[in-house]
Amino acid sequence: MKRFMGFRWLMIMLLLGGCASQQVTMAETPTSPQQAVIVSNDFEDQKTGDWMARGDGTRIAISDAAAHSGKYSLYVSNRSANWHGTQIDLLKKLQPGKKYGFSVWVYHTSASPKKLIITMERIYNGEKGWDRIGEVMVAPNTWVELKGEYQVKPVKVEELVFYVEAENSSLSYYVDDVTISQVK
Ligand SMILES: [Ca+2]
Repeated sequence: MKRFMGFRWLMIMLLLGGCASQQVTMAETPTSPQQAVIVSNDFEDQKTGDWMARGDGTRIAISDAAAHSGKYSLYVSNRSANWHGTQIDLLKKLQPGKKYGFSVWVYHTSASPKKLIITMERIYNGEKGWDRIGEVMVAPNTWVELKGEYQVKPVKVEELVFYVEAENSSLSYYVDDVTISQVK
């Protein structure tokens, strides 16, 4: 009888030990916080995706004539005003009060340096406006990063359209490696 009890205790101890080791294996390793990427476009799928032409007559197309990454970029041509370019609707992707980082690589083959600009067209509490996020002078035949940060106002937001424009109203240019991410 005593020997039987001893065996039973041994079984219970083994069972508890098994449970304890299982718990250790199941414990989750904490994950490091990551920047949330909202938009990421390298145009290697040869699709314009959510990008649209901005302004009457403006054309956008996938091109293999120049690329910052891979083989393809987005070519913006046939512009006739400085605000003409390419744009993306971010109303459903960005949140009021949150801050975002924007990075766009740009390129042109014009004879002299040209200024490229990124802007947010927005409507806050019924008021339309255009907020400049970043600008950069781009030398001919050189890929340059155009970047900046932008906080969406913590108000009623009815429009958020992000676009790439150029100071020169007839400049054609290439866009590649667009990244929009939430800033922590
Ligand atoms: Ca590319």
